[in-house]
Amino acid sequence: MLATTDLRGRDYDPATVLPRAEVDVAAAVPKVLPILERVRTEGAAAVLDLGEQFDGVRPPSLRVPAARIAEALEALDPAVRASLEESITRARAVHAAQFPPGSEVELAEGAVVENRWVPVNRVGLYVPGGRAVYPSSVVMNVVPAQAAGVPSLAVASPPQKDFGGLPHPVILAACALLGVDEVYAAGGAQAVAMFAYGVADDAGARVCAPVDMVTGPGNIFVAAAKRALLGTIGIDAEAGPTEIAVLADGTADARWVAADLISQAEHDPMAGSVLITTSPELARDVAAQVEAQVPGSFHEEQIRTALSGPQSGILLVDTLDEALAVADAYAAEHLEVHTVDALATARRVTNAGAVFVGPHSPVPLGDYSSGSNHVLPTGGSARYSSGLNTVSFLRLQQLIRYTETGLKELEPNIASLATAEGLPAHGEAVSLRFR
Ligand code: HSO
Ligand code: ZN
Repeated sequence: MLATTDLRGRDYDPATVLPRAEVDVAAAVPKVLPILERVRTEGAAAVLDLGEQFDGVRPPSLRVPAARIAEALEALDPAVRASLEESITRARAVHAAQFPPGSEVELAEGAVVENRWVPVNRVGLYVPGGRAVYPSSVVMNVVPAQAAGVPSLAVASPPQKDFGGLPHPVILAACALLGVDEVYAAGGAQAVAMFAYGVADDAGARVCAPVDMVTGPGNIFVAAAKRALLGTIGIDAEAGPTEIAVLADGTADARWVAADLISQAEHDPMAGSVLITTSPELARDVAAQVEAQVPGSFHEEQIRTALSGPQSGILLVDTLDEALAVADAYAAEHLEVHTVDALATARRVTNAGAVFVGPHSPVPLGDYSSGSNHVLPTGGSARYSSGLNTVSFLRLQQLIRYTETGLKELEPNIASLATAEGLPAHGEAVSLRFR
């Protein structure tokens, strides 16, 4: 199912050899606008009505009561609990280390500029609840926000028919483990609107206060709502179908590489799984391993669709340099490197959301437990953006601290630039202080 393209000895453009699945978020924006408007004008009642309409169940209350969150933690499978705790501990260590130091630069006497990192005040984290129920994504969104020191943090996740209109219990339990007690049974575009505008009940009592920023993956309607509300709120990057690229030479283990390619195809029929290799033997063996491993797998149909799609395949190239050029042009969300000196190769990669180095750092390790973040740039956006991290929830604020002496020294400079720009009031605001 994984087709091989032999590029050896051929002239090709590294930027176009790997097609991508396309998702038309713009087309979904007009569909969500009436939902956003309803939530803005009708508040909590609209969010509950829309939950009933789209999720097939009316939540007993929009805000999940603390007792329900505590119960979910009590009912959590102890092995899952221990695993989540380990993921949280490792992620906290990595994300704490991302907090950048502030700085103070003294440019002259009485002339100081301070760079200071300030957390966003209030954040809403969206956690999907449809086809994908990912408690690991709760960890990946909450941990960096907490590491940044965000003082107020709320989670929204769709009401589930099977759980009496509450969000999925493992999602609630993950919130409990992370110390998040503000959780809403809301999904889709209405959840994003609830966060952006804040909502009150019919008596006018506030149910959810507006947030400054919304992060978290979701379906196309969630993405469209985030796009439409950008400006009212800040957002993280739009998450497209997941992608894995493996850059490998003849030393790679075909069985392991195939398993890693299959693992991400399990997410989505539009997922992209790509092998870029210099070894014809590995190309042949990985294709054979895929045929051997996929039959009977839990998500077989989905995996087959993803691996057979134009967004997946094996590319055979002549040299490691070429393989690197293709990988850089593709800018995968996840890039695994299986080569002789994997670390040296990995350090040459510039475009990738995250780089998984060597045979014992597979993508599922990063999805769950490594301590790194799994919310990563898809669709080639790794060319210009990072995965979710502590800085995503921080703002760099500058404190300009000049004294009379410091300002006086620059008076002529400001005056000449103000004149050059035809803005004399700018110059005057400085000069009058010294008259
Ligand atoms: N690979 C997904 C994240 C995930 N995997 C969640 C399992 N659960 C996108 O990076
Ligand atoms: Zn995954």
